[in-house]
Amino acid sequence: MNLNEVLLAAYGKSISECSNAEIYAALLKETDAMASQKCHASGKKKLYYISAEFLIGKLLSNNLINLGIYEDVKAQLSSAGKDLSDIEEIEHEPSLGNGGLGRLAACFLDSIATLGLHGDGIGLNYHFGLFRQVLSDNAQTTIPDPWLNDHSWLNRTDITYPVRFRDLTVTARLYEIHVTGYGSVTNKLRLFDIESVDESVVKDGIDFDKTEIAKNLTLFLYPDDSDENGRLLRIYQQYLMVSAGAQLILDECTARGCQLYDLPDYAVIQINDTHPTMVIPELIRLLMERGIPMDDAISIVSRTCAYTNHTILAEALEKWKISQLNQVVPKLMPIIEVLDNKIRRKFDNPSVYIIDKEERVHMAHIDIHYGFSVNGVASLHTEILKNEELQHFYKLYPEKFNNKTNGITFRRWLMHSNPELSALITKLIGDGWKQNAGELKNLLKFRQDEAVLHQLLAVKQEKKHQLAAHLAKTQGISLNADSIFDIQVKRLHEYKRQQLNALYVICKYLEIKSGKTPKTPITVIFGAKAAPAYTIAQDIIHLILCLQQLIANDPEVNPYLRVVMVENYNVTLAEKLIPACDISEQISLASKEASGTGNMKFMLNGAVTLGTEDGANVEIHALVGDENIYIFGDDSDTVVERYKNGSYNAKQYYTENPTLKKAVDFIISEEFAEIGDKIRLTRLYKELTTKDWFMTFPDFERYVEARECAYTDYENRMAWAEKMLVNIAQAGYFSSDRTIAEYNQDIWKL
Ligand code: 26Q
Repeated sequence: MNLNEVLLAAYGKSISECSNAEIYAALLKETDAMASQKCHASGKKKLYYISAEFLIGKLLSNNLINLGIYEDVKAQLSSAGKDLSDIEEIEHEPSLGNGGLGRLAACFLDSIATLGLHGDGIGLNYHFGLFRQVLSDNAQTTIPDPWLNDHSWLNRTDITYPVRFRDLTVTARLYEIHVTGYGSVTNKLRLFDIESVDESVVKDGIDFDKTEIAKNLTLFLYPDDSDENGRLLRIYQQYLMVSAGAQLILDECTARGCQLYDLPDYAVIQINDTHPTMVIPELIRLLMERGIPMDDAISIVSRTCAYTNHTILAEALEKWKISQLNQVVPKLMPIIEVLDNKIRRKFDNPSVYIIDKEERVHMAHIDIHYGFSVNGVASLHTEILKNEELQHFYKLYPEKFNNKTNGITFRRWLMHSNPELSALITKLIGDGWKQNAGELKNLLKFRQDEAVLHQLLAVKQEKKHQLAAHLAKTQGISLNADSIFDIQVKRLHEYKRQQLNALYVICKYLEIKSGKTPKTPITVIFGAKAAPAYTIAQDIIHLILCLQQLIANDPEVNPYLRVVMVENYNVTLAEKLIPACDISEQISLASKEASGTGNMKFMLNGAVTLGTEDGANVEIHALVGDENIYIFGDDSDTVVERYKNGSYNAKQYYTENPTLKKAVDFIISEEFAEIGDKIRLTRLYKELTTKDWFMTFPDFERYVEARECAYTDYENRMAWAEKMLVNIAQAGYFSSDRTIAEYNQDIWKL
């Protein structure tokens, strides 16, 4: 691309005469055109990856990298005195996702295109995304996060479909974003929207009238479902996505010459968690509408759909009441009843029924009975599904169950977010790792090479400085780049145990107050959004923010310890935080984190994991060995057993461990009450001391020990750098190219 020519044609100006916004707009247009002109994958069979979330992040640099023109464009800009990173800042990140599930979908689209596979994503075009988080008065507030403006990667199409609810019919219009791979192929992310959406119905913060469906349907991802109208709205959204999606799939397959009976040869639909589950009854309905007898339709659909499970938390497994489904999508209920009856006739075990005796429809049960594949997202997770959570189903269909350990795209999470480390790696082992991530293992031969280890530390230091500069500029936060960066960034949830991290901070604070100071200062960084209606999560954010304030204002402590909660944690921030991290906090209660993917991104960027034997941490541990990870706490068998026998008693740990008790009591101390909100802090204190459902107390002591051990080891810079190097070298397994190759080989067969 000759940027000067592009800008001359667009504005009659040279690079240096254009504003950053003008350059961004022109680059977007040109890049998008180049992406769309690349070859589009083809073939008889096509994958449709349906997901409520696609957390794609900013696209400019990613697309430049995948088109192979990143360095060239950067150089052209820089010789005209412009910095590509300033241009990137113009782009507004779409917040079309919440966390790992959505980011995984985005990494998968990148790898699907990179491997040249024939497959698109299908989802919804939320105008205001999840929400934008604002931190003020030591609390999270939420405002809309509009991301659509004049210059967007989203292209409108002429394709529309009617979607019929009980009380209204809407017209779904298809929009598309080009997903260009690192190679020759471009696929698409296809997002449905409706024309009648009215952004002005959003009033205070993110509040709006939840009953005005035609106006609010595609405003937000996961609208508050703490009331009935909110829950109904979620069903409306899900049905919009799957009904429009199913019509698109049938149209495209027919256009490729598919006879409806051959649908499984033309399409495979990967259902990302249960949010798109209604695609199964909807497809059956559409096939019947086109003249196929019901039993045949069921058989066709069952051979087309595959389900990925991302959670073992019972409360996250969706169940809709029959009455709710009847209110929104009455045409699906008779089909779901037939699906349930068939199961009842076949199996004499109520735990596998689709409809339970409280008249609730278990969405995951539809997927498992009427899909041909069920996969978990890390090996421990899949084992737990088979042996615990879904054991009754596993006994019925052992052949359906399979594991697909998650992965991440190295284009975004190394080449883009850490060009310095990418360059060092390439200098050491050549650039074959960009196509074949397994080649990172060749780094192992440098594990004793002090010159290399020094360079690795220098890169880390550079990334810490860059992060400090960015947070100073954008959030008014000042970081000491010579401190240890200890980072926990992920959705806020009790099972992820940000509260455990906070309890450690309290301990450290008290220790410093008592005169024992750490050798190297510590910066504890948090980033997390919490569902607005999730009270305890809000309380945990409050605790963290109060600690941040307390410590920042205490001159006795702040030279040694800082707590920082970044505002509105998102993909763009992750790209800056992860490369700067020394210690990666992956401290979920064993058995609860299905996989985690942040853990992989940190490892790839040379952070060392402090974590439990949970999710993909187990696989990271096996790859790097005991020496290069800090593992602590009860394992999943112990935890599962403790839940089963109901023997856990938080109070007992609290009374018997004085260090723990001191930290927990601090939450309701008078000193802390001066900063904090008494109601929030007392509620959190009570929750911990009487319930502690995610068992932070039993792991507390071993967590503190492991963390201290990591901080001590950090002092030996060469030994630490070796740990960093081993982590990077062993990260190749977690390339989403590997994951997608496995999906294709075992499930999709494209
Ligand atoms: C369900 C019912 C009602 C309301 C909301 C939901 C809901 C919303 C979002 C349930 C789940 C989600 C998101 C889940 C998620 O992000 N899961 C993560 O998926 C990653 C990719 O597989 C894993 O790495 C993480 O371990 C898992 O937590």
